[in-house]
Amino acid sequence: MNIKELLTKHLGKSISQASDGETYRALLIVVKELSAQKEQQGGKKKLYYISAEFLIGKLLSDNLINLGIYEETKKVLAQEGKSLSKIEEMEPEPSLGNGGLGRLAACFLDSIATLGLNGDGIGLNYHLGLFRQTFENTLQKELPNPWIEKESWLHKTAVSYPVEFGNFTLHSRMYDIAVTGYENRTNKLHLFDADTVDETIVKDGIDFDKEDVERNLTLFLYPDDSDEKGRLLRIYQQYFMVSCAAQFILDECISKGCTLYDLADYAVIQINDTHPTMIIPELIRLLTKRGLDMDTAISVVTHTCAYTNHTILAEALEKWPLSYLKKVVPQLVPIIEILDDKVRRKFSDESVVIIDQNDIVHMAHIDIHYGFSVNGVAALHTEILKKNELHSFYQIYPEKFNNKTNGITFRRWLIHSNPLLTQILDRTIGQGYRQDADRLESLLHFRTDKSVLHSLLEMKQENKRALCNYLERTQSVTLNPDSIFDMQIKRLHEYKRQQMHALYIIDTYLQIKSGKKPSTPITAIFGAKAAPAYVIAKDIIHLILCLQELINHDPEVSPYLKVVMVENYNVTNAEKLIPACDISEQISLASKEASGTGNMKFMLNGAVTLGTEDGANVEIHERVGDDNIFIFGASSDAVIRHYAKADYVSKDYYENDKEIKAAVDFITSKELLSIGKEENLARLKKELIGKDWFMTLLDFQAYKAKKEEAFKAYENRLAWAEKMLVNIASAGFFSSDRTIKEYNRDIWKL
Ligand code: 26Q
Repeated sequence: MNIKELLTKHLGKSISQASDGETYRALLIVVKELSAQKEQQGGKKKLYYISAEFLIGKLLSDNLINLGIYEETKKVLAQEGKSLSKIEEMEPEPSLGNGGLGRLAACFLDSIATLGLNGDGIGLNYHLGLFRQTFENTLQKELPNPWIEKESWLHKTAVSYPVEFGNFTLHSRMYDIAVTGYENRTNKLHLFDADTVDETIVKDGIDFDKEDVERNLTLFLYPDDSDEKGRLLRIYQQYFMVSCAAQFILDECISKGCTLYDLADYAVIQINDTHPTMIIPELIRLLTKRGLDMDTAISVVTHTCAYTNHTILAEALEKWPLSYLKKVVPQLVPIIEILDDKVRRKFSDESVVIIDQNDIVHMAHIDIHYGFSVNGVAALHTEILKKNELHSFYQIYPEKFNNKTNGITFRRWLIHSNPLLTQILDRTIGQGYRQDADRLESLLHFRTDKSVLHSLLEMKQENKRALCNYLERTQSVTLNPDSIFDMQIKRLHEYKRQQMHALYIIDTYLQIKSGKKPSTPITAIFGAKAAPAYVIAKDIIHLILCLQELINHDPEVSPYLKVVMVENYNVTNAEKLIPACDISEQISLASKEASGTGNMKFMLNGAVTLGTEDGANVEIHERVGDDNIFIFGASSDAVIRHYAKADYVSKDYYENDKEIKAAVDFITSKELLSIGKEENLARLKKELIGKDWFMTLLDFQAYKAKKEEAFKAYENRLAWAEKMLVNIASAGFFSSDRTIKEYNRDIWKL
């Protein structure tokens, strides 16, 4: 049966008579059936990618693309008077992740299936996701983001495991989502849940009783952990996830003939940051329960588990008081004590222990001692881990350390999100790049071809127009598609330095007020959620929203400068924003952004990076060359030296630089105070002058100078189009297919 017949059968009427909602649900069922037909047995060994986050985004169109029926479906719907993009809007976006780490896990699942590898994801089925962000009176407000409907991608299975906590037992329920590769096999994402969880306990925003674990366990991703109850809940969630994962993996392996002694021949477990680390002691516990002696169990698990580190920020490295573990997972405590004891017997260095003198458990240390691989996510990041953050471990286990530079799936971030660019590529270099992203390089043959360069400019212009329409419709903001679209979209964090971008906007505003106008109008576009308990991050959002209010309503300024903060930044609106971007802001303090993956999505879509030599920006720079990227700011070595010597004093920059002083002072100007709240604005200003932990003021002038250089370069349209072309042509390396091939070659060996 063709797609039209399948849809008509499920609808029980013609497509033209069905509503968009009905059509969406019929497509969902048809796609699920087609995906199921592509399930196959794998070889003996299987990958389990365990992660607290899978930021999968909407699935309909990407599944259609991977099943090879996107164009046909679009055509059939059009014939029936339906638009696929309208139908896409019927699908709710699951918000099962925060940002980079979760989206990376989703790109990886796509590439694993696309490469035909036997590998599943394992995580949690958060009913209300992260949170839905709204802006109220220039402040972020958090609301639940329910996404599970009666008809959804989730398939309820019969699989259930008991999970024992210190004070009670919960029974899990496994839900599966099919993950179909591009013209290849179907794997699975297994999301564990508990039938007892009850959404009605959520009151007033995202508040709920944090102690009612049976009913709250899988409500939200990372519930507020600013208090002890929140932190304990995180441990309940993590243990629930890994205990289910461990039982599931052992069951699957045993059914294939595994004796448990040879577990590493049947399973490789990739631990996505430290959130699933407890799977190590949990597996050891289960193996000893099933008859292995302790040393053998430890050795088997060590040969099965591999760890990926995504951050060097001290506050994000998980450390739990032993007392918390005693309360939530007492059965793991003796095992963790044995693991610590073995480390202490072998090494005298206090910096590598598992349980420190203050009875704090260092989760990453468990992964490094009791896993066989430790990888960073970009070349610079891995070098910093080896030289600085994890240096003592690198000295003990040099052979465990390796780099796997992140990547993105081109199915979602090019073919689906940017059909106009896809058409240009198909027409210019053929479709080979769809299977082998390195072939994008052949676009370089056209770098002086005016008709190709013009088509890239037209593509960008068209995408900018489409974004203007979308923002007009959804956020009632009117933007000028002939302005430069300058974007910073990512989680809100001080190290990413949205505040530096905001200071630049203030500086430009003051310049315009004093009569100096930019020759091409600029639209600064932000998208970011702040963690609910991260006070300064919320103050930065407040500042940006106040600037938006002030600037967009000032007739003297708004023809030259506009500011828009997109509400509820998520995968769906990223797919609309990125193809319309001219300048990609990747301005983290050097050494702090492990990799970044938005930077890769932007380059692939023909945006030019304005960034620091941080994370994967370094590798983008290497590939596009000095002429096709705008790099500024202190080097990671210089930054690391500043921290070591504690010699950065932001106040000196504030006092000695008139422009910086004027921009910082403007945060509490009468103009902004008439819009915003003194408490928030004054706190942010004080932070910048008195602390500025991420050295905003240090890099401000270099940022400003480089940005102005980029704006100037934008005016030479053909030269700019060539920069776009070189970026697109150089993006092949950043395909997650390449990343996954490397994981498989060096770590998984499937
Ligand atoms: C830890 C302890 C307590 C509460 C929360 C956390 C926590 C939660 C989420 C710590 C870290 C995260 C997420 C980290 C993350 O997304 N890291 C990003 O990973 C990307 C993929 O490798 C990189 O590209 C980014 O550079 C990195 O910031």
